[in-house]
Amino acid sequence: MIASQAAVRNIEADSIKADLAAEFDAVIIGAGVSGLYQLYKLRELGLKVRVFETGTGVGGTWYWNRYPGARFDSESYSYGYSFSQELLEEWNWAERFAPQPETERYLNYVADKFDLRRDIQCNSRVSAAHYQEETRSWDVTLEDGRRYCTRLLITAIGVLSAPTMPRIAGVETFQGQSCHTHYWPKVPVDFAGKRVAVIGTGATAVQTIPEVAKTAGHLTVFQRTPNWCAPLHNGKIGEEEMRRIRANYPDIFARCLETPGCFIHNPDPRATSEVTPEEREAFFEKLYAEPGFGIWQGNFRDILVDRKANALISDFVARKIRERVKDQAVAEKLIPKNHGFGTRRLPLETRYYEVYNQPNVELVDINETPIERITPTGIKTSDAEYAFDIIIYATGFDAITGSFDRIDIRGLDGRRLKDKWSAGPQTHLGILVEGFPNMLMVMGPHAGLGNFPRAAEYSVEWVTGLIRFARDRGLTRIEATPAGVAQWTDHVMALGEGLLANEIDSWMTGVNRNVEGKQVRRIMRYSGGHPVFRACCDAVAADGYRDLALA
Ligand code: NA7
Repeated sequence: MIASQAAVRNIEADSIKADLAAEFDAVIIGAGVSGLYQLYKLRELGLKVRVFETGTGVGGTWYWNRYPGARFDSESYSYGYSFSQELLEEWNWAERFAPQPETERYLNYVADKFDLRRDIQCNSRVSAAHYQEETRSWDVTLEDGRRYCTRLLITAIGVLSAPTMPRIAGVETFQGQSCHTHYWPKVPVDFAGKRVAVIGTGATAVQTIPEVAKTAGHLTVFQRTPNWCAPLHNGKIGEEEMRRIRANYPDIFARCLETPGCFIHNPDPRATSEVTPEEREAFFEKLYAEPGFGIWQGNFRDILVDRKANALISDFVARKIRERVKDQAVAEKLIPKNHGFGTRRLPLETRYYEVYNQPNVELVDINETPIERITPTGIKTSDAEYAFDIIIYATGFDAITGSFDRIDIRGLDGRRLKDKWSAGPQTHLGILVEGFPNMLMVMGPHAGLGNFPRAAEYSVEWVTGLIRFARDRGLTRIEATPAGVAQWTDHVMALGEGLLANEIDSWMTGVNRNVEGKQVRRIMRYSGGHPVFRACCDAVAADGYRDLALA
Protein backbone atom coordinates (compact mmCIF):
# COMPACT_ATOMS: atom_id res chain seq x y z
CA MET A 1 0.00 0.00 0.00
CA ILE A 2 2.69 2.42 1.09
CA ALA A 3 4.86 1.42 -1.89
CA SER A 4 2.09 1.96 -4.45
CA GLN A 5 1.24 5.37 -2.99
CA ALA A 6 4.88 6.32 -3.32
CA ALA A 7 4.86 5.10 -6.93
CA VAL A 8 1.82 7.20 -7.71
CA ARG A 9 3.52 10.20 -6.20
CA ASN A 10 6.61 9.56 -8.31
CA ILE A 11 4.59 9.32 -11.50
CA GLU A 12 2.90 12.60 -10.59
CA ALA A 13 6.23 14.19 -9.82
CA ASP A 14 7.66 12.95 -13.13
CA SER A 15 4.74 14.24 -15.12
CA ILE A 16 5.02 17.64 -13.43
CA LYS A 17 8.73 17.65 -14.24
CA ALA A 18 7.96 16.79 -17.87
CA ASP A 19 5.42 19.63 -18.04
CA LEU A 20 7.96 21.96 -16.62
CA ALA A 21 10.89 21.06 -18.87
CA ALA A 22 12.17 24.35 -20.31
CA GLU A 23 8.85 25.39 -21.76
CA PHE A 24 9.93 28.95 -22.39
CA ASP A 25 13.23 30.73 -22.71
CA ALA A 26 11.64 33.70 -21.03
CA VAL A 27 8.45 34.56 -19.22
CA ILE A 28 7.64 38.25 -19.03
CA ILE A 29 5.19 39.35 -16.35
CA GLY A 30 3.09 42.25 -17.61
CA ALA A 31 1.98 43.47 -21.05
CA GLY A 32 2.34 47.17 -20.39
CA VAL A 33 4.72 49.68 -21.94
CA SER A 34 7.85 47.77 -20.89
CA GLY A 35 6.51 44.21 -21.28
CA LEU A 36 5.41 44.79 -24.87
CA TYR A 37 8.79 46.14 -25.88
CA GLN A 38 10.62 43.39 -23.98
CA LEU A 39 8.66 40.78 -25.94
CA TYR A 40 9.52 42.52 -29.20
CA LYS A 41 13.24 42.56 -28.33
CA LEU A 42 13.40 38.94 -27.17
CA ARG A 43 11.69 37.80 -30.35
CA GLU A 44 14.49 39.49 -32.25
CA LEU A 45 16.86 37.16 -30.38
CA GLY A 46 14.75 34.22 -31.53
CA LEU A 47 13.71 33.27 -27.99
CA LYS A 48 10.55 31.43 -27.10
CA VAL A 49 8.68 33.89 -24.92
CA ARG A 50 5.36 34.04 -23.11
CA VAL A 51 3.91 37.17 -21.56
CA PHE A 52 1.44 36.76 -18.70
CA GLU A 53 -0.93 39.64 -18.20
CA THR A 54 -3.62 39.98 -15.52
CA GLY A 55 -5.87 42.22 -17.61
CA THR A 56 -8.05 41.12 -20.49
CA GLY A 57 -6.07 43.40 -22.80
CA VAL A 58 -2.63 44.96 -23.21
CA GLY A 59 -1.54 48.36 -21.95
CA GLY A 60 -0.76 47.92 -18.24
CA THR A 61 -1.26 51.29 -16.56
CA TRP A 62 -3.16 52.47 -19.63
CA TYR A 63 -5.39 49.43 -19.61
CA TRP A 64 -6.36 49.72 -15.95
CA ASN A 65 -6.52 53.41 -15.10
CA ARG A 66 -9.56 54.40 -17.16
CA TYR A 67 -11.04 56.81 -14.61
CA PRO A 68 -12.46 60.07 -15.98
CA GLY A 69 -9.66 62.54 -16.65
CA ALA A 70 -6.84 59.96 -16.79
CA ARG A 71 -4.15 61.24 -19.12
CA PHE A 72 -0.41 61.78 -19.58
CA ASP A 73 1.51 64.39 -17.69
CA SER A 74 4.34 63.82 -20.18
CA GLU A 75 4.07 65.36 -23.65
CA SER A 76 2.47 62.65 -25.81
CA TYR A 77 5.16 62.85 -28.46
CA SER A 78 7.85 62.26 -25.82
CA TYR A 79 5.98 59.23 -24.46
CA GLY A 80 5.64 56.99 -27.54
CA TYR A 81 8.16 54.28 -28.35
CA SER A 82 11.18 55.50 -30.28
CA PHE A 83 12.45 52.14 -31.57
CA SER A 84 10.47 51.95 -34.80
CA GLN A 85 10.70 54.64 -37.45
CA GLU A 86 7.66 53.14 -39.14
CA LEU A 87 5.62 53.44 -35.97
CA LEU A 88 6.72 57.05 -35.56
CA GLU A 89 5.65 57.74 -39.16
CA GLU A 90 2.27 56.10 -38.72
CA TRP A 91 1.01 57.25 -35.35
CA ASN A 92 -0.59 60.69 -34.92
CA TRP A 93 -1.09 62.02 -31.41
CA ALA A 94 -4.34 63.96 -31.11
CA GLU A 95 -3.60 65.81 -27.87
CA ARG A 96 -0.48 67.27 -26.30
CA PHE A 97 -1.17 65.15 -23.22
CA ALA A 98 -3.05 62.12 -24.48
CA PRO A 99 -6.06 60.88 -22.52
CA GLN A 100 -6.18 57.23 -21.43
CA PRO A 101 -8.35 55.97 -24.34
CA GLU A 102 -5.87 57.37 -26.88
CA THR A 103 -2.91 55.73 -25.13
CA GLU A 104 -4.71 52.43 -24.78
CA ARG A 105 -5.44 52.60 -28.52
CA TYR A 106 -1.77 53.36 -29.19
CA LEU A 107 -0.51 50.37 -27.21
CA ASN A 108 -3.04 48.10 -28.91
CA TYR A 109 -1.88 49.45 -32.25
CA VAL A 110 1.70 48.57 -31.27
CA ALA A 111 0.66 45.07 -30.20
CA ASP A 112 -1.07 44.50 -33.55
CA LYS A 113 1.55 46.14 -35.72
CA PHE A 114 4.31 43.93 -34.34
CA ASP A 115 2.09 40.86 -34.06
CA LEU A 116 2.79 40.64 -30.35
CA ARG A 117 -0.51 39.13 -29.23
CA ARG A 118 0.30 35.54 -30.17
CA ASP A 119 2.77 35.38 -27.27
CA ILE A 120 0.63 37.28 -24.76
CA GLN A 121 -1.65 35.35 -22.47
CA CYS A 122 -4.22 37.68 -20.91
CA ASN A 123 -6.43 36.85 -17.90
CA SER A 124 -3.33 35.33 -16.39
CA ARG A 125 -2.19 36.72 -13.08
CA VAL A 126 1.12 35.33 -11.91
CA SER A 127 0.70 34.43 -8.26
CA ALA A 128 4.04 32.70 -7.65
CA ALA A 129 7.45 32.24 -9.20
CA HIS A 130 9.93 29.85 -7.59
CA TYR A 131 13.50 29.37 -8.72
CA GLN A 132 14.76 25.80 -9.22
CA GLU A 133 18.51 25.56 -8.96
CA GLU A 134 18.72 21.99 -10.40
CA THR A 135 17.33 23.13 -13.72
CA ARG A 136 18.36 26.79 -13.48
CA SER A 137 14.79 27.72 -14.26
CA TRP A 138 11.72 29.36 -12.77
CA ASP A 139 8.52 27.57 -11.95
CA VAL A 140 5.74 30.09 -12.59
CA THR A 141 2.23 29.60 -11.20
CA LEU A 142 -0.86 31.50 -12.25
CA GLU A 143 -3.67 32.38 -9.90
CA ASP A 144 -5.84 29.67 -11.47
CA GLY A 145 -3.20 27.01 -10.74
CA ARG A 146 -1.68 26.63 -14.21
CA ARG A 147 2.08 26.19 -14.07
CA TYR A 148 4.86 26.91 -16.53
CA CYS A 149 8.61 26.60 -16.58
CA THR A 150 10.97 29.19 -17.94
CA ARG A 151 14.72 29.75 -18.01
CA LEU A 152 14.37 33.51 -17.49
CA LEU A 153 11.85 35.42 -15.45
CA ILE A 154 11.47 39.04 -16.50
CA THR A 155 9.35 41.35 -14.39
CA ALA A 156 7.74 44.20 -16.30
CA ILE A 157 5.20 44.93 -13.60
CA GLY A 158 5.44 48.69 -13.42
CA VAL A 159 6.03 51.09 -10.60
CA LEU A 160 2.45 52.05 -9.74
CA SER A 161 0.40 48.93 -10.35
CA ALA A 162 -0.51 47.61 -6.89
CA PRO A 163 -3.48 49.81 -5.89
CA THR A 164 -4.33 50.23 -2.22
CA MET A 165 -7.67 50.79 -0.58
CA PRO A 166 -7.76 52.94 2.54
CA ARG A 167 -7.76 51.20 5.89
CA ILE A 168 -11.08 52.66 6.96
CA ALA A 169 -13.67 50.61 8.83
CA GLY A 170 -16.81 49.68 6.91
CA VAL A 171 -15.49 49.97 3.33
CA GLU A 172 -17.22 46.70 2.43
CA THR A 173 -20.56 47.81 3.89
CA PHE A 174 -21.27 50.63 1.41
CA GLN A 175 -24.43 49.91 -0.60
CA GLY A 176 -23.88 52.38 -3.45
CA GLN A 177 -21.32 52.21 -6.28
CA SER A 178 -17.69 52.41 -5.23
CA CYS A 179 -14.41 51.92 -7.01
CA HIS A 180 -10.68 52.44 -6.72
CA THR A 181 -9.59 54.64 -9.65
CA HIS A 182 -7.17 51.94 -10.83
CA TYR A 183 -9.99 49.41 -11.27
CA TRP A 184 -12.32 51.80 -13.06
CA PRO A 185 -15.04 49.93 -15.03
CA LYS A 186 -15.01 49.83 -18.82
CA VAL A 187 -18.58 51.07 -19.04
CA PRO A 188 -18.89 54.81 -18.38
CA VAL A 189 -20.07 55.82 -14.92
CA ASP A 190 -22.91 58.33 -14.93
CA PHE A 191 -22.45 61.04 -12.32
CA ALA A 192 -25.35 63.22 -13.43
CA GLY A 193 -27.19 64.49 -10.40
CA LYS A 194 -25.44 61.97 -8.14
CA ARG A 195 -23.88 62.55 -4.73
CA VAL A 196 -20.24 61.61 -5.21
CA ALA A 197 -17.29 61.34 -2.80
CA VAL A 198 -13.62 61.32 -3.76
CA ILE A 199 -11.14 60.17 -1.11
CA GLY A 200 -7.59 61.31 -1.85
CA THR A 201 -5.99 64.33 -3.51
CA GLY A 202 -2.96 62.87 -5.33
CA ALA A 203 -2.22 63.11 -9.06
CA THR A 204 -5.11 60.76 -9.88
CA ALA A 205 -7.71 62.66 -7.82
CA VAL A 206 -6.50 65.97 -9.23
CA GLN A 207 -7.22 64.65 -12.73
CA THR A 208 -10.57 63.10 -11.94
CA ILE A 209 -12.14 65.70 -9.60
CA PRO A 210 -12.70 68.41 -12.28
CA GLU A 211 -14.20 65.80 -14.63
CA VAL A 212 -16.58 64.39 -12.04
CA ALA A 213 -17.54 67.89 -10.90
CA LYS A 214 -18.81 68.70 -14.41
CA THR A 215 -21.95 66.61 -13.97
CA ALA A 216 -22.14 65.43 -10.36
CA GLY A 217 -25.08 66.74 -8.36
CA HIS A 218 -22.75 67.20 -5.43
CA LEU A 219 -19.08 66.27 -5.08
CA THR A 220 -17.36 66.02 -1.71
CA VAL A 221 -13.57 65.75 -1.71
CA PHE A 222 -11.98 64.20 1.38
CA GLN A 223 -8.46 65.55 1.66
CA ARG A 224 -5.78 64.32 4.06
CA THR A 225 -2.72 66.03 2.55
CA PRO A 226 -2.99 68.75 -0.09
CA ASN A 227 -0.48 68.53 -2.93
CA TRP A 228 1.21 71.30 -4.86
CA CYS A 229 -0.27 71.23 -8.36
CA ALA A 230 0.44 73.20 -11.53
CA PRO A 231 -1.54 73.74 -14.74
CA LEU A 232 -1.21 71.09 -17.46
CA HIS A 233 -2.19 73.41 -20.36
CA ASN A 234 -3.37 70.61 -22.61
CA GLY A 235 -4.36 71.26 -26.22
CA LYS A 236 -5.13 69.51 -29.49
CA ILE A 237 -2.35 68.61 -31.90
CA GLY A 238 -3.34 69.56 -35.43
CA GLU A 239 -1.98 68.04 -38.64
CA GLU A 240 0.60 70.76 -39.16
CA GLU A 241 1.88 70.50 -35.58
CA MET A 242 2.06 66.70 -35.88
CA ARG A 243 4.14 67.10 -39.06
CA ARG A 244 6.54 69.36 -37.16
CA ILE A 245 6.72 66.93 -34.26
CA ARG A 246 7.44 64.04 -36.61
CA ALA A 247 10.25 65.93 -38.27
CA ASN A 248 11.65 66.70 -34.83
CA TYR A 249 11.50 63.21 -33.31
CA PRO A 250 15.27 62.68 -33.39
CA ASP A 251 15.80 65.94 -31.46
CA ILE A 252 12.95 65.23 -29.07
CA PHE A 253 14.28 61.80 -28.13
CA ALA A 254 17.87 63.04 -27.96
CA ARG A 255 16.74 65.80 -25.60
CA CYS A 256 14.86 63.38 -23.38
CA LEU A 257 18.02 61.33 -23.01
CA GLU A 258 19.94 64.39 -21.82
CA THR A 259 17.58 65.32 -18.99
CA PRO A 260 17.61 63.74 -15.51
CA GLY A 261 14.00 62.53 -15.75
CA CYS A 262 13.90 61.74 -19.51
CA PHE A 263 11.33 64.50 -19.97
CA ILE A 264 11.77 67.24 -22.53
CA HIS A 265 12.32 69.63 -19.60
CA ASN A 266 15.85 70.23 -18.39
CA PRO A 267 16.67 72.04 -15.12
CA ASP A 268 17.69 75.65 -15.64
CA PRO A 269 21.43 75.91 -14.93
CA ARG A 270 20.89 78.99 -12.72
CA ALA A 271 20.28 78.95 -8.97
CA THR A 272 17.37 81.05 -7.67
CA SER A 273 19.87 83.36 -5.93
CA GLU A 274 21.67 84.15 -9.18
CA VAL A 275 18.82 86.28 -10.55
CA THR A 276 16.98 89.36 -9.30
CA PRO A 277 13.61 88.93 -7.58
CA GLU A 278 11.95 90.40 -10.69
CA GLU A 279 13.71 87.96 -13.02
CA ARG A 280 12.82 85.10 -10.73
CA GLU A 281 9.17 86.05 -10.60
CA ALA A 282 9.06 86.45 -14.40
CA PHE A 283 10.63 82.99 -14.81
CA PHE A 284 8.13 81.39 -12.43
CA GLU A 285 5.27 83.11 -14.30
CA LYS A 286 6.58 81.82 -17.60
CA LEU A 287 6.85 78.26 -16.29
CA TYR A 288 3.37 78.40 -14.73
CA ALA A 289 1.94 79.46 -18.11
CA GLU A 290 3.70 76.70 -20.04
CA PRO A 291 2.43 73.15 -20.61
CA GLY A 292 3.70 70.14 -18.71
CA PHE A 293 6.33 69.48 -16.10
CA GLY A 294 8.54 72.50 -16.92
CA ILE A 295 7.78 74.16 -13.59
CA TRP A 296 8.96 71.01 -11.80
CA GLN A 297 11.67 69.57 -14.03
CA GLY A 298 12.80 72.72 -15.84
CA ASN A 299 12.92 75.15 -12.91
CA PHE A 300 16.00 76.69 -11.27
CA ARG A 301 18.48 73.95 -10.48
CA ASP A 302 18.26 74.38 -6.69
CA ILE A 303 14.51 74.29 -6.00
CA LEU A 304 14.47 70.58 -5.15
CA VAL A 305 17.59 70.60 -2.96
CA ASP A 306 17.72 73.99 -1.26
CA ARG A 307 15.13 74.91 1.35
CA LYS A 308 15.28 78.65 0.68
CA ALA A 309 14.95 78.17 -3.07
CA ASN A 310 12.13 75.75 -2.53
CA ALA A 311 10.31 78.23 -0.28
CA LEU A 312 10.40 80.81 -3.09
CA ILE A 313 8.64 78.59 -5.63
CA SER A 314 6.27 77.29 -2.93
CA ASP A 315 5.29 80.88 -2.06
CA PHE A 316 4.75 81.65 -5.73
CA VAL A 317 2.42 78.68 -6.27
CA ALA A 318 0.61 79.39 -2.98
CA ARG A 319 -0.17 82.87 -4.31
CA LYS A 320 -1.58 81.32 -7.47
CA ILE A 321 -3.83 79.05 -5.42
CA ARG A 322 -5.09 82.04 -3.41
CA GLU A 323 -5.84 83.88 -6.66
CA ARG A 324 -7.67 80.97 -8.20
CA VAL A 325 -9.80 79.89 -5.23
CA LYS A 326 -12.40 82.45 -4.17
CA ASP A 327 -13.01 81.29 -0.61
CA GLN A 328 -9.71 82.00 1.16
CA ALA A 329 -10.44 79.49 3.92
CA VAL A 330 -10.69 76.78 1.24
CA ALA A 331 -7.57 78.12 -0.51
CA GLU A 332 -5.59 77.78 2.73
CA LYS A 333 -6.71 74.17 3.06
CA LEU A 334 -5.49 73.48 -0.47
CA ILE A 335 -2.02 74.91 0.18
CA PRO A 336 0.40 72.25 1.47
CA LYS A 337 2.01 73.16 4.79
CA ASN A 338 4.08 70.05 5.51
CA HIS A 339 6.13 69.85 2.33
CA GLY A 340 7.55 72.13 -0.32
CA PHE A 341 6.68 72.44 -3.98
CA GLY A 342 7.84 69.50 -6.11
CA THR A 343 9.00 67.36 -3.21
CA ARG A 344 6.18 64.94 -3.97
CA ARG A 345 5.24 63.93 -7.49
CA LEU A 346 3.69 67.06 -9.01
CA PRO A 347 0.07 66.58 -10.09
CA LEU A 348 -0.74 68.54 -13.25
CA GLU A 349 -4.24 69.93 -13.36
CA THR A 350 -6.90 71.42 -15.57
CA ARG A 351 -9.13 73.84 -13.66
CA TYR A 352 -8.55 71.86 -10.44
CA TYR A 353 -8.53 74.89 -8.17
CA GLU A 354 -11.49 76.56 -9.91
CA VAL A 355 -13.55 73.45 -9.14
CA TYR A 356 -13.70 74.57 -5.52
CA ASN A 357 -15.50 77.74 -6.63
CA GLN A 358 -18.39 75.62 -7.94
CA PRO A 359 -21.47 75.46 -5.73
CA ASN A 360 -21.68 71.67 -6.16
CA VAL A 361 -18.18 71.00 -4.79
CA GLU A 362 -17.13 70.81 -1.16
CA LEU A 363 -13.71 70.17 0.40
CA VAL A 364 -13.52 68.26 3.68
CA ASP A 365 -10.20 68.40 5.51
CA ILE A 366 -10.06 65.05 7.28
CA ASN A 367 -7.31 66.24 9.58
CA GLU A 368 -9.91 68.51 11.17
CA THR A 369 -12.77 66.01 10.97
CA PRO A 370 -11.35 62.49 10.50
CA ILE A 371 -13.29 59.82 8.64
CA GLU A 372 -14.58 57.40 11.28
CA ARG A 373 -16.09 54.85 8.97
CA ILE A 374 -17.72 54.09 5.66
CA THR A 375 -21.38 53.35 6.28
CA PRO A 376 -23.95 51.56 4.10
CA THR A 377 -25.13 54.97 2.89
CA GLY A 378 -21.97 57.06 2.83
CA ILE A 379 -19.15 58.38 4.98
CA LYS A 380 -19.19 59.29 8.66
CA THR A 381 -16.63 61.80 9.90
CA SER A 382 -16.14 63.00 13.48
CA ASP A 383 -18.37 65.91 12.55
CA ALA A 384 -21.08 64.75 10.15
CA GLU A 385 -22.66 61.87 8.28
CA TYR A 386 -22.61 62.26 4.49
CA ALA A 387 -24.86 60.33 2.13
CA PHE A 388 -23.40 59.26 -1.21
CA ASP A 389 -24.43 57.38 -4.34
CA ILE A 390 -20.84 56.85 -5.45
CA ILE A 391 -17.52 56.69 -3.56
CA ILE A 392 -14.31 57.01 -5.56
CA TYR A 393 -11.16 55.78 -3.87
CA ALA A 394 -8.25 57.74 -5.38
CA THR A 395 -6.05 56.37 -2.63
CA GLY A 396 -2.96 55.44 -4.60
CA PHE A 397 -0.58 52.53 -4.79
CA ASP A 398 1.81 50.37 -2.86
CA ALA A 399 4.46 51.81 -5.12
CA ILE A 400 7.70 50.45 -6.58
CA THR A 401 7.98 47.23 -4.53
CA GLY A 402 4.25 46.64 -3.97
CA SER A 403 3.68 44.73 -7.21
CA PHE A 404 6.66 42.48 -6.36
CA ASP A 405 5.29 41.87 -2.86
CA ARG A 406 2.00 40.65 -4.34
CA ILE A 407 3.72 37.77 -6.14
CA ASP A 408 5.21 34.93 -4.10
CA ILE A 409 8.70 35.24 -5.59
CA ARG A 410 11.23 32.81 -4.12
CA GLY A 411 14.85 32.50 -5.08
CA LEU A 412 17.64 30.18 -3.96
CA ASP A 413 16.71 27.94 -1.01
CA GLY A 414 13.13 29.15 -1.14
CA ARG A 415 14.09 32.63 0.11
CA ARG A 416 11.26 35.14 -0.41
CA LEU A 417 11.95 38.39 -2.24
CA LYS A 418 9.51 40.16 0.06
CA ASP A 419 11.57 39.14 3.09
CA LYS A 420 14.82 40.05 1.42
CA TRP A 421 13.48 43.53 0.76
CA SER A 422 11.72 43.98 4.10
CA ALA A 423 14.12 46.78 5.06
CA GLY A 424 14.08 48.24 1.55
CA PRO A 425 15.08 47.05 -1.90
CA GLN A 426 18.60 45.84 -2.62
CA THR A 427 19.48 45.38 -6.24
CA HIS A 428 22.26 45.62 -8.72
CA LEU A 429 21.43 48.40 -11.21
CA GLY A 430 17.77 48.03 -10.27
CA ILE A 431 17.78 44.99 -12.58
CA LEU A 432 19.22 42.01 -10.67
CA VAL A 433 18.85 40.63 -7.17
CA GLU A 434 21.41 38.43 -5.42
CA GLY A 435 19.92 35.02 -4.61
CA PHE A 436 17.38 35.29 -7.44
CA PRO A 437 19.27 33.94 -10.46
CA ASN A 438 17.78 34.44 -13.93
CA MET A 439 15.30 37.03 -12.66
CA LEU A 440 15.65 40.34 -14.48
CA MET A 441 13.63 43.41 -13.55
CA VAL A 442 12.66 45.97 -16.16
CA MET A 443 12.21 49.26 -14.28
CA GLY A 444 12.83 47.64 -10.91
CA PRO A 445 13.44 49.49 -7.64
CA HIS A 446 16.64 51.58 -7.62
CA ALA A 447 16.68 51.81 -11.41
CA GLY A 448 16.52 55.16 -13.22
CA LEU A 449 12.89 56.29 -13.40
CA GLY A 450 11.17 59.23 -15.06
CA ASN A 451 9.26 59.66 -18.30
CA PHE A 452 8.34 56.00 -18.33
CA PRO A 453 8.79 54.75 -21.91
CA ARG A 454 12.10 56.57 -22.33
CA ALA A 455 13.51 54.88 -19.23
CA ALA A 456 11.79 51.56 -20.00
CA GLU A 457 13.20 51.38 -23.52
CA TYR A 458 16.68 51.67 -22.07
CA SER A 459 16.00 49.07 -19.38
CA VAL A 460 14.59 46.61 -21.91
CA GLU A 461 17.55 47.10 -24.23
CA TRP A 462 20.06 46.59 -21.40
CA VAL A 463 18.29 43.43 -20.24
CA THR A 464 18.21 42.18 -23.85
CA GLY A 465 21.92 42.87 -24.23
CA LEU A 466 22.69 40.82 -21.13
CA ILE A 467 20.53 37.93 -22.35
CA ARG A 468 22.23 38.01 -25.74
CA PHE A 469 25.64 38.01 -24.08
CA ALA A 470 24.76 34.98 -21.95
CA ARG A 471 23.12 33.10 -24.82
CA ASP A 472 26.07 33.63 -27.18
CA ARG A 473 28.38 32.11 -24.59
CA GLY A 474 26.13 29.23 -23.58
CA LEU A 475 25.68 30.67 -20.08
CA THR A 476 22.47 29.63 -18.39
CA ARG A 477 22.72 31.28 -15.00
CA ILE A 478 22.75 35.02 -14.40
CA GLU A 479 22.95 36.41 -10.89
CA ALA A 480 23.92 39.56 -9.06
CA THR A 481 26.88 39.27 -6.71
CA PRO A 482 26.89 40.52 -3.10
CA ALA A 483 29.64 43.00 -4.03
CA GLY A 484 27.69 44.34 -7.02
CA VAL A 485 24.55 44.79 -4.93
CA ALA A 486 26.42 46.44 -2.04
CA GLN A 487 28.13 48.85 -4.40
CA TRP A 488 24.90 49.77 -6.19
CA THR A 489 22.89 50.14 -3.01
CA ASP A 490 25.56 52.41 -1.48
CA HIS A 491 25.61 54.46 -4.68
CA VAL A 492 21.81 54.86 -4.69
CA MET A 493 21.75 55.77 -0.97
CA ALA A 494 24.49 58.35 -1.41
CA LEU A 495 22.67 59.98 -4.33
CA GLY A 496 19.52 60.27 -2.24
CA GLU A 497 21.26 62.49 0.33
CA GLY A 498 20.22 66.12 0.31
CA LEU A 499 17.18 65.66 -1.88
CA LEU A 500 14.20 67.39 -0.25
CA ALA A 501 11.84 64.76 -1.71
CA ASN A 502 13.51 62.08 0.38
CA GLU A 503 12.55 63.91 3.58
CA ILE A 504 8.82 63.69 2.82
CA ASP A 505 6.28 60.85 3.08
CA SER A 506 5.03 59.92 -0.37
CA TRP A 507 4.88 56.95 -2.70
CA MET A 508 8.28 58.09 -3.97
CA THR A 509 9.78 57.35 -0.55
CA GLY A 510 7.86 54.10 -0.24
CA VAL A 511 5.41 55.31 2.41
CA ASN A 512 1.85 54.04 2.26
CA ARG A 513 -0.12 54.22 5.48
CA ASN A 514 -2.56 51.63 4.12
CA VAL A 515 0.10 48.92 3.89
CA GLU A 516 1.57 47.06 6.82
CA GLY A 517 5.31 47.68 7.13
CA LYS A 518 5.38 50.65 4.72
CA GLN A 519 5.30 53.50 7.21
CA VAL A 520 9.03 54.17 7.17
CA ARG A 521 10.61 56.41 4.53
CA ARG A 522 13.19 54.70 2.34
CA ILE A 523 15.31 55.61 -0.63
CA MET A 524 13.34 53.81 -3.31
CA ARG A 525 14.44 55.62 -6.45
CA TYR A 526 17.66 56.27 -8.25
CA SER A 527 18.17 60.00 -8.06
CA GLY A 528 21.40 60.52 -9.96
CA GLY A 529 19.50 61.30 -13.16
CA HIS A 530 18.98 58.99 -16.10
CA PRO A 531 22.15 59.94 -18.01
CA VAL A 532 24.28 58.90 -15.02
CA PHE A 533 22.20 55.75 -14.56
CA ARG A 534 22.77 54.79 -18.19
CA ALA A 535 26.48 55.49 -17.92
CA CYS A 536 26.70 53.10 -14.94
CA CYS A 537 24.78 50.35 -16.74
CA ASP A 538 26.67 50.86 -19.99
CA ALA A 539 30.00 50.57 -18.16
CA VAL A 540 28.98 47.24 -16.61
CA ALA A 541 27.97 45.90 -20.04
CA ALA A 542 31.07 47.23 -21.79
CA ASP A 543 33.22 45.48 -19.20
CA GLY A 544 31.76 42.05 -20.01
CA TYR A 545 29.06 42.41 -17.34
CA ARG A 546 31.55 42.78 -14.54
CA ASP A 547 30.33 42.18 -11.00
CA LEU A 548 27.71 39.73 -12.24
CA ALA A 549 27.96 35.99 -11.59
CA LEU A 550 27.48 34.31 -14.98
CA ALA A 551 27.79 30.56 -15.43
P1 NA7 B 1 -1.05 59.17 -4.56
O1 NA7 B 1 -0.34 60.29 -5.19
O2 NA7 B 1 -0.29 58.27 -3.68
O3 NA7 B 1 -2.30 59.77 -3.79
C1 NA7 B 1 -3.11 59.01 -2.95
C2 NA7 B 1 -4.02 59.94 -2.22
O4 NA7 B 1 -4.91 59.21 -1.40
C3 NA7 B 1 -3.27 60.90 -1.31
O5 NA7 B 1 -3.90 62.13 -1.34
C4 NA7 B 1 -3.42 60.22 0.05
O6 NA7 B 1 -3.29 61.09 1.14
C5 NA7 B 1 -4.84 59.71 -0.07
N1 NA7 B 1 -5.12 58.63 0.87
C6 NA7 B 1 -4.57 57.41 0.91
N2 NA7 B 1 -5.09 56.71 1.94
C7 NA7 B 1 -6.00 57.49 2.53
C8 NA7 B 1 -6.85 57.33 3.63
N3 NA7 B 1 -6.86 56.19 4.32
N4 NA7 B 1 -7.66 58.35 3.97
C9 NA7 B 1 -7.63 59.48 3.26
N5 NA7 B 1 -6.84 59.72 2.21
C10 NA7 B 1 -6.03 58.73 1.85
O7 NA7 B 1 -1.72 58.24 -5.67
P2 NA7 B 1 -2.35 58.68 -7.06
O8 NA7 B 1 -3.09 57.53 -7.60
O9 NA7 B 1 -3.04 59.96 -6.95
O10 NA7 B 1 -1.09 58.94 -7.94
C11 NA7 B 1 -0.09 57.94 -8.07
C12 NA7 B 1 0.76 58.23 -9.23
O11 NA7 B 1 0.13 57.74 -10.43
C13 NA7 B 1 1.05 59.63 -9.55
O12 NA7 B 1 2.03 60.21 -8.80
C14 NA7 B 1 1.43 59.53 -11.02
O13 NA7 B 1 2.77 59.17 -11.18
C15 NA7 B 1 0.55 58.50 -11.54
P3 NA7 B 1 -1.80 61.31 1.83
O14 NA7 B 1 -1.06 62.14 0.86
O15 NA7 B 1 -1.22 59.93 2.00
O16 NA7 B 1 -2.10 61.96 3.11
